[in-house]
Amino acid sequence: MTILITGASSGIGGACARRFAREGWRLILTGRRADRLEELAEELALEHQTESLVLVFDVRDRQETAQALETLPQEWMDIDVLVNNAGLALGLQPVQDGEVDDWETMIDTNIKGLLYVTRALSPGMVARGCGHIINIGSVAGREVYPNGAVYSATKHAVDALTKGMRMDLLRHGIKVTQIAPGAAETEFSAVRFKWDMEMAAGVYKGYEPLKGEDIAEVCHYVTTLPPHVNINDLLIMPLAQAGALVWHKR
Ligand code: NDP
Ligand code: 8X3
Repeated sequence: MTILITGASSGIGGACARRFAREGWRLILTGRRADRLEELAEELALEHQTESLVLVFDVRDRQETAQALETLPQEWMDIDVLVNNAGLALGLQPVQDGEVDDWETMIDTNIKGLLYVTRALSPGMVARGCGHIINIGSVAGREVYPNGAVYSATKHAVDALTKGMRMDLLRHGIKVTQIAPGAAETEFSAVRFKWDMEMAAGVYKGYEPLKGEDIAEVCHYVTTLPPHVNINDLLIMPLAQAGALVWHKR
């Protein structure tokens, strides 16, 4: 079995790679940071004898993405599972003060990037009449919170795209699932706060956040169900979180 994970160089994507490697899957690891991806591939080869293919591209670049995914070596073309995970938040500001460049990056990565990857890989699944696409959404795709309008809009788009993809791919026997996490301690907040590590650490104070591994476990679970069962949508939070703005912190 072969899985392609976007954004495997960190966080949830890296944890997914480790989880599926444990089960003996072949991995296509993608992201922009080649060194991280190569290190991960080496680690997994040593620990699990995993065969990995590393592809370095920026999902915002339509040409680069199509080139990387449409010219896969023959033996890597049959992808059973695609995890559309690459994504980010940048900034936490009211719209009237928002950084337009940050908005563009979030929209280009979280919406357009997911679409470019899906457009490149779904025809192969359609031709084979099987496959599973897992989109990583967010609690921010269900709720909006102050200062997070644009990130939230991108994750609402992932929610809509997942529903639409499920409808379009229905008659081709392709599973489509959204997994929507609440707060998970990854590089997400470091990226959001532009590597202000104190700000980032503050997000995870006073409660036990999810780990990438928790989400990876669920990603793996949804691929283990019988062929006639599709999990459409899962919202997963730390025990201490009941909504985007509802917390029980110590
Ligand atoms: P990380 O920052 O740890 O990982 C993000 C991954 O996305 C990295 O591997 C990064 O790789 C990749 N990525 C970002 N931009 C691009 C790009 N332009 N092209 C290719 N790859 C890119 O964060 P998480 O693991 O937490 O995030 C994974 C997903 O989970 C995201 O979609 C995020 O929105 C979502 N999510 C996260 C939550 C959280 O609390 N952590 C909660 C809900 C959802 P590289 O930099 O090497 O390109
Ligand atoms: C990440 C979770 O609440 O920071 O999608 O938007 S949140």
